Amino acid sequence: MSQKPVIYLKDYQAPAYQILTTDLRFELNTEETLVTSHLRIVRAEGADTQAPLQLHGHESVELISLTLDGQPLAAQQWQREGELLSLQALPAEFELICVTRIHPAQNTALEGLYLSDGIYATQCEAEGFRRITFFPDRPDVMSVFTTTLIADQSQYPILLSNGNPIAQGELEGGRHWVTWQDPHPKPAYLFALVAGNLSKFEDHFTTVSGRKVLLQIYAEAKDLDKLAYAMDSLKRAMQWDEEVYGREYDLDIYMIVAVDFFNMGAMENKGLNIFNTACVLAHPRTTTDAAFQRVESVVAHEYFHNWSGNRVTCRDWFQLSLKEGFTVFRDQCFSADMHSETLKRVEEVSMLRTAQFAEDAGPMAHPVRPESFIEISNFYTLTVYEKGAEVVRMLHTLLGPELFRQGTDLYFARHDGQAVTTDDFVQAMADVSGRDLSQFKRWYSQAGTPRLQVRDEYDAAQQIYRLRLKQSCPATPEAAEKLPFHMPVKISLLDDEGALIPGTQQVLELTAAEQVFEFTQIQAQPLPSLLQGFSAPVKLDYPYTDAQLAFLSKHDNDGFNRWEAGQQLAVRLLQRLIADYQAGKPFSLEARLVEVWSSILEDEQIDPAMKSLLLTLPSEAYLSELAEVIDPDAIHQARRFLRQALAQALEAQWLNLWTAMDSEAAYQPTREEIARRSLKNTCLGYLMTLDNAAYLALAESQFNAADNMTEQQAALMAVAHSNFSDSAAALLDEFFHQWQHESLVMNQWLGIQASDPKPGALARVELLRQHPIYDARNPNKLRAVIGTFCQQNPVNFHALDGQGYAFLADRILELDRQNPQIASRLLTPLTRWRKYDAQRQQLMQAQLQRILQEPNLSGDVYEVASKSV
Ligand code: 0A1
Ligand code: ZN
Repeated sequence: MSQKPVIYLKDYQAPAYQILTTDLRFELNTEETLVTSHLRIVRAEGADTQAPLQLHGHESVELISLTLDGQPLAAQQWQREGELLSLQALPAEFELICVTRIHPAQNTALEGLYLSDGIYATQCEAEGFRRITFFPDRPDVMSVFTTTLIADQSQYPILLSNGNPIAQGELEGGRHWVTWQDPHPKPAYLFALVAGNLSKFEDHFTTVSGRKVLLQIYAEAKDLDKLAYAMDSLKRAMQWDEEVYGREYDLDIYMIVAVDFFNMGAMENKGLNIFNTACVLAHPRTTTDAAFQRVESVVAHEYFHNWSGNRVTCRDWFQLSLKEGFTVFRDQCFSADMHSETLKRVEEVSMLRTAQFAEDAGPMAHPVRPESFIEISNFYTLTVYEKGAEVVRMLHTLLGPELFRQGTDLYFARHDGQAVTTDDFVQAMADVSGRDLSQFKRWYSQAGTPRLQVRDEYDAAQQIYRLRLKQSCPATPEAAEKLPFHMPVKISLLDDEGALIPGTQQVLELTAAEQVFEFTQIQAQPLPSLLQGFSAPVKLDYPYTDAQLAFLSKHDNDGFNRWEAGQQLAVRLLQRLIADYQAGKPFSLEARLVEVWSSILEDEQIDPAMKSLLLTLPSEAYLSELAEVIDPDAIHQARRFLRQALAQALEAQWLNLWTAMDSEAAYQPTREEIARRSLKNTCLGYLMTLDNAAYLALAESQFNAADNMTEQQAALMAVAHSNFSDSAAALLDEFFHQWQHESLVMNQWLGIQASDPKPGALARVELLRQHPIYDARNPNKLRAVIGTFCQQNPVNFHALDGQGYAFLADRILELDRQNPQIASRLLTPLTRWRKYDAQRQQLMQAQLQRILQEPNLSGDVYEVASKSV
């Protein structure tokens, strides 16, 4: 059982006190850190004069003293219970000084103040500040922070916090100090400090109004050559936010620090972002193109938070998507502008449809604005982030770009400096457009992925075409019955040549459970292209024939839907193969897909990046999400067969295209070159399924010739996952020796091995855990080995002996004491037991029960496990 209570949105109460200023002093010593906080506090207007002041403090924080207006606090005036410290009988305005002792070196949870490889760093979102000192640790309490850091000068030459440095000096005994002040009031979750021996990369950005901002990125000296791309991304993001949203940066300095130990991707602390090294370091030799793009988007995401999150923040944690959904939408649009809109959309939708849809169909399903939680860390989810971004995108689609921009301008102007709700965001959109968005708000309050059924009829005599749209939404834990959503459905009608019938591209607004839309003067039966650009996060059902899908894959006027048509065709074929496997029938290849794939391979009009995507089969994860009952073996074998069969049927074309995409030119991170490498790697992947020594040689030559990680890693993966076991071992070894001193590259090396679908993966994973480069305290290493094995190696993880499940439960129980956030995240695969056969269900449930029997389970793991059994 967990000690932590359930928190409900409906119980929200405004704080009774506000903290005007927060002065913090940190004495960083090897064994412990002393924190002195000096708060100027006022009772909120209208609050009860008897109201207690509630401060939060984690059990690991030792309270040394409390002083109110210069007097030690009397024993009867305060009470500490659980995480709450309540102060009674308070004046309307007072000063509180609080001294605490904490132990960063023992902090393995990586929340609050901790040491990452000798560097002090903080992570305060969502509720980490209470692990530093006693404070109203809630986002609607905003204060002006001044922070003084004191530490040994030689070990910690760099001392950073939010805002601007205002004073510094030296002390006896080789110590020094720096004081920082952040003029913008902020909630405690945006507080940050860093102390360490770091190197920096500097640049400047001049804002639209002509202010010169100093930009600094800090990392360990050995990584100094990997910071240029993040810096360039930051400058592009700053400019984009001025141009697209009219948002200018508001301090004289913007800092990013890279740390190796970090629970998530990065954190938007005011003026002092802290990043997982994986999301900031980039160099062609060590970083793949995909990772470069991730760096760009995460740097932009954290920068965009300066307005959508920091200047305007969340009233409470139920409103998390207010900042996250909106900021993800902003970073998605930024990346689309930097690269290709269609490619970006395909990536976003693929992720949403595999992982978010699965979450929305599982026991942890929750609305974009949840109603309750035990541990807020469990709600940094794909639903809050990615579905939240889809909700903002729908507002953009419904209002159009101009009104949407007016809406965000109004939102920022109206709420600057405030802590607000998703209702406030939608209200700004309603006010600028004059539209009633009350029904639209159901996207925030109802969980589950809606189904959209479309049927049509054509009346040749009247030349009328009708589309009948019907929506429904399955039950989820918070509600069995769902009310209809306000859904933008973007469509076009195509004639039999594939041309757009003039005037038919439009956004249909579905608001009822069922609605008919009529199109007049349609001269012949059209073919509808539905849900263009994936205009709403739903599951579409329309009875296309295979031939129609093949046609749309060539002619659809929407790039996303062209890709989608090819995918749906492949999905159908794969589903037939899965059924064949289950029925014990031999596999056979249908001609239709070969024709479609062949014409894509030959089509010189398609840009290489799109071609690579079009030729990639739906993932095992997506096929699993679509399955009624997931059969990991059947899915794996069917997909493997189809890949191999397509490789064989089109062997010469794959090889020709690989050759055409091969180039002697030196690495460049340009859009064209990224596309070329992507297509080249796709071709190599197909060829390597053929178990042909000639292609092994080709892969090895690609590995050896590569001057960049994108091509080297793809070659390694193709060989490592092939049946050439000696070559696989040799190449993995060579790669290890080449890159053993690059921690992020080693994560890839671990991940490639953990995801190898060949039998015996669990034993290999056990060996990886013993490897000297493995570190069970580092979240990136845990994700690379345990996360990858359990989520990207389904045939092995779901082996019927149940050992994969037992392995995961062992790791969760171990990790829960060390880092509950990571333990809870890794648990996800076990929570999906309902989607499997009876035998696997039983095995998975048994492991969940075993976890729940642990006496001192964290709230994090308890919440997920107990909601899942
Ligand atoms: N706000 C960050 C994500 C984040 C959340 C929690 C963290 O620690 C528990 C760390 C980062 C973002 O959206 O980037
Ligand atoms: Zn964010």
